[in-house]
Amino acid sequence: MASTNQSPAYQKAQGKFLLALTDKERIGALEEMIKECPKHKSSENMLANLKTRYKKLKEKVEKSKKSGKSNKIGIKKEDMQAVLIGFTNTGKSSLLSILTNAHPRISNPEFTTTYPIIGMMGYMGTNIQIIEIPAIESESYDKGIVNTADTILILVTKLEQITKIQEKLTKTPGKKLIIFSKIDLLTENEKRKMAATLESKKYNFILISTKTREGIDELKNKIFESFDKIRIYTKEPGKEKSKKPIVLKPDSTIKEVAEKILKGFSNKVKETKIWGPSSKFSGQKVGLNHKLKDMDVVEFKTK
Ligand SMILES: Nc1nc2c(ncn2[C@@H]2O[C@H](COP(=O)(O)OP(=O)(O)OP(=O)(O)O)[C@@H](O)[C@H]2O)c(=O)[nH]1
Ligand SMILES: [Mg+2]
Repeated sequence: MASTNQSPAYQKAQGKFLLALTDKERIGALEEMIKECPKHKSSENMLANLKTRYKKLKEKVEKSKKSGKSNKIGIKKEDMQAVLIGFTNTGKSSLLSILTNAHPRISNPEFTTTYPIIGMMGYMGTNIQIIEIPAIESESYDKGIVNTADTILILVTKLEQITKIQEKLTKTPGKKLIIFSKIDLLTENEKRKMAATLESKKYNFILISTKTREGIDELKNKIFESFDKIRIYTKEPGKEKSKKPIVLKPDSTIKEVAEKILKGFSNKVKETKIWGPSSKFSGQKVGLNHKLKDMDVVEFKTK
């Protein structure tokens, strides 16, 4: 798009296009450029070019609107669901790709992610659903999913982003965890200062880098802890305990474990034994109202 011999109106529109932050702004600027583009033979190619760009952008926006919608309906909420939010380019997709099985596009240009992306994070036998939401300052940001999630992972790379994001979350009930990323770009001293500042503000926070993987294991622990859940393994007499735990609220009882396995199952249970933190001794016999602790193993003998 050479701008030689173009009218000031065209050049102004082109300036808008180059500075546009969103596709919507780009489309607006392109409309103006097409309008202001000279309509004589020598600029035929240029006009055709502009129109192609315009058409492609329109299609892209329509597509992301559609997939955005189908995603809203299509996301099945798991027992533990966290959303990953933040300004553009803070590294949300990079983090999603190392925590989960998702393969989002990671790229330096802003606003790469235009619809929610779902990933699954395995954590000690449990599945945690993590959803990347398009950047908080973009039109595709989805408040609906953020308001129903159990945990909000707030990814930032600058301190001032935290208050700006929190202003948007005043009515959001989920637990909040501040993830300060790209700390590979900070010196040890800067890191210490940042941690001290976040500490003094009493944030639940963690410093990470997706480049060096610093803080990632601790982040996984913190994500699991944020759900306030306990993991219970089950077993049949004479067999190994289950590979995958059942995930329940703290203080859940034996009855709730049985019912989670199979509705009406608690009526069929003849005897229950437990191993682990809530037992007085290994293999203690307990009743249906016994309260469980994280990492307990429950053995059911049926009638
Ligand atoms: N130095 C450094 N760069 C990072 C880190 N994490 C991500 N990046 C880079 O930051 C840029 C943006 O990363 P993305 O993961 O696409 O960011 P995003 O928040 O998903 O961005 P949008 O979806 O476009 O809003 C990429 O160039 C990444 O390589 C990090 O921990 N350290
Ligand atoms: Mg992204």
